[in-house]
Amino acid sequence: MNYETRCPYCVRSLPECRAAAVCDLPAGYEQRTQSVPPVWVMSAGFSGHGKSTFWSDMAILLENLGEAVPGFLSNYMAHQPTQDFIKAARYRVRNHQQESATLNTRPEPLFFELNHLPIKAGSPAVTGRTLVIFDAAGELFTSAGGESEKLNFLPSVSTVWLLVSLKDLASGSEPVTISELFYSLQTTLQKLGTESGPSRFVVVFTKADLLSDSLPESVIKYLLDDPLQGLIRNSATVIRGFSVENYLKEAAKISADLEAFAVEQPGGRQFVNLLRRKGVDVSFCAVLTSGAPENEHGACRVLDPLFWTLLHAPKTEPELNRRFTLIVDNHEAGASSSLQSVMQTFRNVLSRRGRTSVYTLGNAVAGPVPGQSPHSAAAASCRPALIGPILERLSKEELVLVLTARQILDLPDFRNTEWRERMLVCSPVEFQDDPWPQTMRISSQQDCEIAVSRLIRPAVEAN
Ligand SMILES: Nc1nc2c(ncn2[C@@H]2O[C@H](COP(=O)(O)OP(=O)(O)OP(=O)(O)O)[C@@H](O)[C@H]2O)c(=O)[nH]1
Ligand SMILES: [Mg+2]
Ligand SMILES: [Zn+2]
Repeated sequence: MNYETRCPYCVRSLPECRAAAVCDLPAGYEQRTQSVPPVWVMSAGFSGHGKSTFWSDMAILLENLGEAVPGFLSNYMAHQPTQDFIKAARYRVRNHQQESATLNTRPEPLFFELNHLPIKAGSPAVTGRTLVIFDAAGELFTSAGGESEKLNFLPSVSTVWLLVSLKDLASGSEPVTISELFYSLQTTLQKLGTESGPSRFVVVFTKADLLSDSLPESVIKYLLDDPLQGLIRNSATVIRGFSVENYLKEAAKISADLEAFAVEQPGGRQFVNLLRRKGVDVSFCAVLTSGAPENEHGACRVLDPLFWTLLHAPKTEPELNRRFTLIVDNHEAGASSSLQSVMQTFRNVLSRRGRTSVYTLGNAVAGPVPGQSPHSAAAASCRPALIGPILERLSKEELVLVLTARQILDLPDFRNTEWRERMLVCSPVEFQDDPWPQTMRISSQQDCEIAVSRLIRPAVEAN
């Protein structure tokens, strides 16, 4: 299940969002994310635990990562808030300034297109990911879900990074434990009307400099050995053959050490049990950022949470292997002029999102592209509107979109078959009696995108 292809602002499908034309997405976002699929990450953590400092360090490291890892390229996309964020991060790091508290509003998504990742990104066709980040204000995690609407994107986020400064937990005026962060997320999800939530958590212990007397020895050594720490000042040695998979082999041992460490913290055992019981994927990291006073090391292991996330990011093969069948009714009674005009649009939209074959209703052989020569096509097919002969030839993996302006005689025969979920009937006219369960009225070209999203959605949810 991958909801991250939605709009990170309004959380609607991208075609629906585009039709409404209110969200400030990066230019070309919908198109770019076809080849550089999005992965959404939200940071959760109490106020002052170092979330924003961490994100801004990470942004600088990504900007400079190409120095250490030849070929890697990060691009901010044409999105003003992301560009403003980067400028502020550069300024803060250069001038050793502190981050200011994040505003208690709905977090603005920020976009980083990561190209030529040194990781097997799920499919040979995918060599990059669009990282969409939400840096939420700490207050949103102490109000026990009271402001859940500001986190309305949370049910669509696959990965949450729980950033915890153990020193700040211990010294806060109100006694809170790590478990409370988890409960707060659960409450927010419930208020948003969902039980399911992120399937991956990365627990990040921030401000490692303040934990030097309690962190396991192995973790301290690991932090200080970070080959990428100099990137925050853009001084790096080139690492030939860098691979995220290899990098994370060492990080996996550290994750296990940190899990054991977490269990020993106040409320820690319960926290780990809660995460484990949820059956989600959990990794543990520790970081030291440029927010630490007199930090002469740089940013240590700040990219580890990202590497864990990318390694486990939803695979994209099913999407690329998706197969569509477009069945077009060319009969004179069915081939209204508005149908002819949307036919080609449908074909284009489908082809962008999967392999597409086209059939003419009443003709069980995949045909020449209908719509390219409408006159001959219309004349050729004066056959009864039967869909059975076509459906029988299709594999059950196909998603079928039918474009017609008349009732299809044998459609009711397929009501209780698997086609119920996999076939959408689109028509410029309203069918009065007993329409197919998935029927959509098409009145403009824009409806094509919405229809295709709707066709894909139930199949994705069933998986
Ligand atoms: N000692 C130390 N301090 C840090 C470190 N990272 C961040 N800080 C400091 O922690 C303070 C809070 O950092 P922020 O990044 O603003 O915290 P936040 O979690 O975004 O807080 P909210 O936006 O209020 O939710 C700042 O003064 C940082 O300089 C670190 O690695 N070590
Ligand atoms: Mg902040
Ligand atoms: Zn939107």
